[in-house]
Amino acid sequence: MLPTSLLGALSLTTVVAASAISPVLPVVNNACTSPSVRKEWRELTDADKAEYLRAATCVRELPKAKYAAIDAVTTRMDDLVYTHFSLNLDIHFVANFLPWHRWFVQLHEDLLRNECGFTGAQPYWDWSIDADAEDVPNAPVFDPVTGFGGDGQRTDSDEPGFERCVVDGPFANTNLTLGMGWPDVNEDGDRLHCFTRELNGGLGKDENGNQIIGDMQASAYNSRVMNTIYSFDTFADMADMLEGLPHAQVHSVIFGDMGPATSPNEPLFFLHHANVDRAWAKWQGRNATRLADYTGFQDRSHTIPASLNNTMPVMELADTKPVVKDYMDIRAGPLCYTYSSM
Ligand SMILES: [Cu+2]
Repeated sequence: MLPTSLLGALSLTTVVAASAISPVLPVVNNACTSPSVRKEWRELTDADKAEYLRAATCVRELPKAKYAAIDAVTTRMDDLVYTHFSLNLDIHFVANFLPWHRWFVQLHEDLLRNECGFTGAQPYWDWSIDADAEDVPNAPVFDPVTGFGGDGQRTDSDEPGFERCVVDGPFANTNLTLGMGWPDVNEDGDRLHCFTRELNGGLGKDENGNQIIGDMQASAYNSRVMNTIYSFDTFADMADMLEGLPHAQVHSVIFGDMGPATSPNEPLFFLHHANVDRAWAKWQGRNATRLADYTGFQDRSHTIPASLNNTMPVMELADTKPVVKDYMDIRAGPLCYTYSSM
């Protein structure tokens, strides 16, 4: 992390030296002087949306760069899917859930920039807006033209993994088969399947075998729930409810590829997790105490207390293990972004 901030500080010094006529720049503690602004999906112009969708599709068509020994990993996105899948028990319902996913969303954004020429910032999906309107099934993110496509539909196929597919939007390309996840979500082997969703309200199926969608459990992730989360005083309490309620419910009401531990297969994963990250950042504010508040346990059996100096597991996805303390502040260290609404 030091090299990045050092580099930024050096170039800032160079700029100041080169423009002797300009007034003295404000002194800052790190190089994040102009953070990129992550916007809500509906704040983007149609051109911004198209650019994100282009890059998000691109990364699913590039060949893998990691995991040479794992045949099921074929695309650049599979590198991320396999990492998230394999680390499932080490990054969910443990203290590092929020910093790990903050790191992961940033890694994906960097990948879009560096390997797919993406010029924007990672957008987020504030599902509480759609939940408050009790209209989640019609959320703009599901738009077939300016969004990520809609619910999966039954196909004519009786081949496992191809019976239900997303049929519209930029990810419905039939060439875009996914290597991990359905039809057997516990296997990381060669599980080719089409990209799928199964919107549901957790209410079971109707007499025709279709999911009852209802309000998609909007009361689990509306602004009332978010305000309760913001009212907690400690990181552990805030993080537990954020992960366990709105985070988990949004995964399960979209289901399909959003359901299992291979959920980065669903492109909305990154907009969803950007919003979860935004909730944490909003709770933190610019409050020094909260920016350093990291408690809870490293393990699911709650025996090893968590600390800011903990490293986070990455398998082959990165060369060095990120340290939690470097991922506490979205405007310091390796991170330099903010959200349009905090
Ligand atoms: Cu996750």
